[in-house]
Amino acid sequence: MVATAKPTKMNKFEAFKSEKDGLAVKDELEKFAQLGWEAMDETDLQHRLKWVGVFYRPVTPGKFMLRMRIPNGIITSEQMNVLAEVIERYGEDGNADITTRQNLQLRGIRLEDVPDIFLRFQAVGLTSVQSGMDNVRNITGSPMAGIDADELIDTRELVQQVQDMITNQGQGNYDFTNLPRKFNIAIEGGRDNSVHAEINDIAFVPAYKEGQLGFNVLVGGFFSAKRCEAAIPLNVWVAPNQDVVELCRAILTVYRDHGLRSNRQKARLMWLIDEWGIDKFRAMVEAQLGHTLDTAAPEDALDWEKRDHLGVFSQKQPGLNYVGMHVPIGRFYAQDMFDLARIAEVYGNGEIRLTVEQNVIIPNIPNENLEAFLAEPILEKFTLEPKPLERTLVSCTGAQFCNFALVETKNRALALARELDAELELPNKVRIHWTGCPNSCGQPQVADIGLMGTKVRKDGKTVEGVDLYMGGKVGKDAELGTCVQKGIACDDLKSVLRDILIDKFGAKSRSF
Ligand code: SRM
Ligand code: SF4
Repeated sequence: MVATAKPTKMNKFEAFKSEKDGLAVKDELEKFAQLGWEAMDETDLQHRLKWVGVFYRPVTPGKFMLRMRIPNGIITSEQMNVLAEVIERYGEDGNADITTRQNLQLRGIRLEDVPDIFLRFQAVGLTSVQSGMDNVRNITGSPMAGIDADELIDTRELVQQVQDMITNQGQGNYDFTNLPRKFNIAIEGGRDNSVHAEINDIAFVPAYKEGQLGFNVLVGGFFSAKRCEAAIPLNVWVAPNQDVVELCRAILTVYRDHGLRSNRQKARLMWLIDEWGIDKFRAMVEAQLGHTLDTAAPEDALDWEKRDHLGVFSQKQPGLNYVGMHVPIGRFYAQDMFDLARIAEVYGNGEIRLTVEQNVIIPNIPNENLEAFLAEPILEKFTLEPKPLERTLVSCTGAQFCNFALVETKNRALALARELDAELELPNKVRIHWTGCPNSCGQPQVADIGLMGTKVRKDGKTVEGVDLYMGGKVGKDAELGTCVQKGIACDDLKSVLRDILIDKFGAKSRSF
């Protein structure tokens, strides 16, 4: 392929994208499979494969991660079985994590198997396309969509339509494969801001305008190592129909064509909004759309605190229930996924839902099936009533698989939560989020207590530690937490957390 002339200020990512679009690797997977990953071009291996969701992991060379797209976090038992079969063949290397974007990532994948895996995905309507690098990530929506009696807008179809527009029905869409940076979209339909709307580049939040339900639109929310910002109002209201899809298309086009590309640390959408101001940004979006937009309704309709959906709940459909199950630190093994697919089919309608808290929901269980459902052995592992700290725990991948990580997260987070749950009694939920480095994939800024991996000096040695965040508020009136203490060695963390839980969250020691 002919290299285009490179402007002097082009960073290395822009340079390789202009040489060959990342999506081009989609047509080379057979070749890579035969060649073997060791012989591949470095940029194809480490970067471009992410355009089809395949992530080379320097921590586990040869064992790749595969990031799916699960729009609105909804997956069928048939699809879940296919994903379970994919990881089953990798024995101990095979597992899957529920992500903080209501999505699944598979591990242990061998490159030579990817062409076959993709054929199997296609057969059941799954795709992993455009799920990494400078693409739009999994689109989140309320995990209760269509089953919550109190919901305002059912987001399922809209989320699917936006994904189809961006990915060309999952086949890949060159229109949106060279954005200046990653991009997040969330469409909330419930009253409790279940998706953390405020931390997305575009968020649709239910709002009434002259009695009609639609969405207010927020833009520019993001976390990065350098800067974290909550999304700000675009001062626009849209009806819950094709207008949502077209607005996403217009914003993405404006961002693609005008977003800042020279410095990768300043390339997320908010940096462009800063440069232009929100009025010019809106005017550019309207010019792209070819018409003006409605101004926003004064107040959005979010009026509930956030729910975690763990337990048994009646649906809006009489006689049907959904059951929210806790998945410790979001980790599945193949057998878990087969079991979930089976119980979803036997007792429900085969549907399985994922949450941004890294848990799972089985909906559409008739009253008469509930008793037998609740007696299934998998509910001993994925319980409905976990201990309080374990219940709300969220963690990013961390050092086990992620080369950016400064600390091990998931296993440490779980062990610590279990120890503290055994020692303390808590009057209320305390949401603890772990993230292994300042990239903030585990969203420490939305937590009551956020822990961000760092390195600290202790007794003359460099050891794993965390910076402590507090004050994150979710649901209506969401606010981002901030760093309140830096550099706590992980060895000292238990006593620090114990004190905070007692002093600030009313915990009582069980030994008293
Ligand atoms: Fe993330 C990069 C994992 C949600 C901000 N994130 C990465 C990479 C791909 C780095 C890498 O190549 O190793 C991590 C893959 C590790 C692995 O092997 O799993 C990674 N991010 C994750 C996941 C799996 C964390 C989890 O355990 O749930 C989440 C996958 C979501 C998905 O399904 O697509 C994940 N990442 C997030 C979020 C949270 C969110 O979207 O609500 C954020 C903060 C919000 C945001 O993006 O504005 C986030 N990830 C980042 C960043 C910083 C972005 C920036 O603008 O600087 C990076 C680094 C980058 O892109 O350069 C990053
Ligand atoms: Fe990896 Fe850091 Fe993201 Fe955790 S926060 S998954 S350590 S990039």
